[in-house]
Amino acid sequence: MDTTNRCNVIIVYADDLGFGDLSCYGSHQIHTPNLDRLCAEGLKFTDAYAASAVCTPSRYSILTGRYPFRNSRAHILPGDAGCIIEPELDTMPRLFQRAGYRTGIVGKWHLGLSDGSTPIDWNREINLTPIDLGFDESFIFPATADRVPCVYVEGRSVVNLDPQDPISVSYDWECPFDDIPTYHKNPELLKMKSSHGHDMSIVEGIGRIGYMRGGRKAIWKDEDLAETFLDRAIRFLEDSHRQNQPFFLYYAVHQPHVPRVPSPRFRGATALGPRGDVIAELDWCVGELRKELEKLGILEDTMIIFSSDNGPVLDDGYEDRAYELNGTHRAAGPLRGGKYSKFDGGTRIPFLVSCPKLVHRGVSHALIGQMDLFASFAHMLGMELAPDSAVDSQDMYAALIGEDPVGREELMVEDLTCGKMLRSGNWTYLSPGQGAPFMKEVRIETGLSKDPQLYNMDYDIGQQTNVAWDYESVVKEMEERLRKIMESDRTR
Ligand code: NG6
Ligand code: CA
Repeated sequence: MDTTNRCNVIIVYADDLGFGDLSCYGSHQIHTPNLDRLCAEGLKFTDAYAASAVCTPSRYSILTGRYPFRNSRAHILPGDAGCIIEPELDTMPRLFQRAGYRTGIVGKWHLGLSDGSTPIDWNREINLTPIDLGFDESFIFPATADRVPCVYVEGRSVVNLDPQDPISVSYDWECPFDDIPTYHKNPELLKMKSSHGHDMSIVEGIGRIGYMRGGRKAIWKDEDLAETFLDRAIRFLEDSHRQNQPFFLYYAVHQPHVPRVPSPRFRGATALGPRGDVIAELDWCVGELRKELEKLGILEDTMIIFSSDNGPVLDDGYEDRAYELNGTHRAAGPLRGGKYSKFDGGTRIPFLVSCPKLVHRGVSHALIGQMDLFASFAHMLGMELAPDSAVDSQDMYAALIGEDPVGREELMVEDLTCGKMLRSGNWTYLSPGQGAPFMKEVRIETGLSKDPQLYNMDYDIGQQTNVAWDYESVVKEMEERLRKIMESDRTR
């Protein structure tokens, strides 16, 4: 087998980072020198998409190479959900394992834990975690930083468990524990107020989704999350290097998702308040990772992919002044909408690829989906995929390394409501959907309309002029293509 194209792979997967949030994607307010450097050393994609405008479905898709609609449970999950990736399904880390790589996950999971047959007992070993899905090493938090339990899980177990102080978790509407601090009962404990939701347990002075009792020694410190994950990521690189093994690391950082609590040295790093500051912190983490690769002498042999699971949101439920301090910053860049949205702001995201020995430098307008990484890596590794593996992933290896400027012919993505958008050439087609055109709490346009919408992305990147009535045949064709993609379910 030709091994010259084999390199280590790191995916840095940000959470809710928008198309316009990095200086290399046009931000003048947030400076991201480390990501800009990665950009200068590699390829910057302008037309790359996450599979969904929210987290769980996008993460499902990047790791399985399947459209989220193939899994009826691929929606934003509570922190006590069972794992939605079936243990027999092929996954991207499994592909790397088969190729002889050491595989690791560090960071946010949000795909559920345990086989779901019984409620999770957080005080025992969990029977289905990332280590059952292809990861040799796993250091994660279960869902999001705003959901309980606020603990790290390593392998199968919560880190720092104390049998004297067992952990209980509940997502019931009513709090089942009368001896824990809650948002409405104990407002004096809050160091950050919620703007909507996040009013159940108070953990570390912050209102969260869900109720949690016990586990005091296991509870994370929000200001330490970034460094804890970074340390683990670096440890994984060092161990792999020491063992002389090629590696695949999925480093799913939690920034800039709410609650936004940077470590003290990034407080005030930008004029934008916590949202800007945690992006600066994220940029630093990437810089540290790069330094480590340099130190180990493997920068040349490592492909770093940087992207985000969905588009940006300013106020996602906490009073952290993201709106007030935003100034002229445009988190979604020129795109319309944001997180949750069917407009491009929901799913079109930063996507940087660098690997000095393989990837050309520059800008690529190739159309590519995150789910394509799976088949593209199979190509890079010289591995065959079984017919039922990564069924929606297309081999975009040539685009990924900058040798094919076109990429996919078409790509489907979805919004919060699972409404579909199809990108094909310069067209985006938003299928008609039920629901409000505007989400008041987060102040984002949903893109929902009872009418079909068609936008020409060449002239109208901001999706301002719906030309569906002028191009009825294009609308018909794209509607038909969507139907075909959705029906392909039956044949798999
Ligand atoms: C929403 C939360 C939001 C965020 C989102 C998931 C409220 C009011 N809003 O329900 O804060 O957690 O879910 O984000 O609770 S994601 O990036 O993980 O998809
Ligand atoms: Ca997200």
